[in-house]
Amino acid sequence: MKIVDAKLVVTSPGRNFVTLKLTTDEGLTGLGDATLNGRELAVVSYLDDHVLPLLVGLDPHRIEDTWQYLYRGAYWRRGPVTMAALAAVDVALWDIKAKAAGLPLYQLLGGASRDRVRAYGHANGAGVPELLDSVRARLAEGYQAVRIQTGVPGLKAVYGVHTTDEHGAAVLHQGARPLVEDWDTDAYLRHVPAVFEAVRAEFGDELPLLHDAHHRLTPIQAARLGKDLEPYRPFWLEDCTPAENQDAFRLIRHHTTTPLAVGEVFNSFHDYQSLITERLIDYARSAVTHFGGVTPLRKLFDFAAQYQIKSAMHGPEDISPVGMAAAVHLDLAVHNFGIQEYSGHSALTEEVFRHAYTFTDGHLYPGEAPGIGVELDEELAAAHPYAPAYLPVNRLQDGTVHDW
Ligand code: GCO
Ligand code: MG
Repeated sequence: MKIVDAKLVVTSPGRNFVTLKLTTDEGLTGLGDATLNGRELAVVSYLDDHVLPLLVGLDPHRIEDTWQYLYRGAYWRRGPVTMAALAAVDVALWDIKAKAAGLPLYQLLGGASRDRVRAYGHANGAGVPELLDSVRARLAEGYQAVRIQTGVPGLKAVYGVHTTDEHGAAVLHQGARPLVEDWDTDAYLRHVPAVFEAVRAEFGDELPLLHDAHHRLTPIQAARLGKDLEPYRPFWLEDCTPAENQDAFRLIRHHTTTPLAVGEVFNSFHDYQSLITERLIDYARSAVTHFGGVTPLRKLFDFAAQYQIKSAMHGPEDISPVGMAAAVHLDLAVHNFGIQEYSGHSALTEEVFRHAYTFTDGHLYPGEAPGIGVELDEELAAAHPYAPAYLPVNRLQDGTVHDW
């Protein structure tokens, strides 16, 4: 079998998605997600100008070799643009291989290690009453684990709150410049324990509660928050400090037993190395789409398993249904699955990308369609062209740019 065509579909059914479609001489097609939220066209150019011309004529069955050829052969390694591009190629090749075998992808990854994949959803509220309503809405949708985020008294716009719709899904600002959010770490640190207390008082002790600090804290502030949340037994504290500096986690780990999750912005094994070998985290958050595909992420999770660290793939709406499908197959297959983030997609997105995976009673199921199980409606995709959009930026109250 040979690849005879490689092309990209860029569409915006409410938000931008970049999808690679490979076609073989036997008429099989494979899809891969290359969406890098807010920087989509950089990946389009990387693929169109530098990668797709190399794929035509290759044997699609040679997934490992193609991955190494594109990773090592480029000389310039890693980085979000490169690894999102590689991920799209890798997933499209797995899709073709599984279709050729007539099997759902998870069967090629060793088969199911469990019956279903537990997902967590997002609950957000400007204040505690709105947050409690949002948790109720997620529970009504079937979720059995919920991430909780609120506004902070005195701040106008805070991560995960003002840019979300009634389903908890992030609404991206489409326009020429990013929105600006504001931030005050002391106010946040005072507020969050009270939020957990209120949610526990309302929903009891059993509901797994997650929280995302979105890289905004110093290590000692993160240690403080981890300690303050211990009485409420969070499922995890996510991205508590920027993790480019892996050393920071030693200090945090030393001070708190709150489980730690990190890695949604990582794109290679090397970003994790001491976090794993020193057991500084509990959950590895990378998504197939941003980590170079199923091939390297499977290796990472298998390595992490030796240290009792679990998978917990990033799964917001900016991972397309193609990336989400690949994730659910991998979730089902790896032994050390922890949890999967899942916010769902807009009705229009679900029409553009028809998928075999389903969400019921808080769990995802990959379905039995051969491959990853996603069909792309190219006509509908073309009717919703790319629209420039930015993630927000974050400033302290004196105007200083802060981590987002
Ligand atoms: C999460 C993330 C998202 C990101 C977004 C950026 O845990 O779901 O932090 O909310 O901000 O995916 O593109
Ligand atoms: Mg996050």
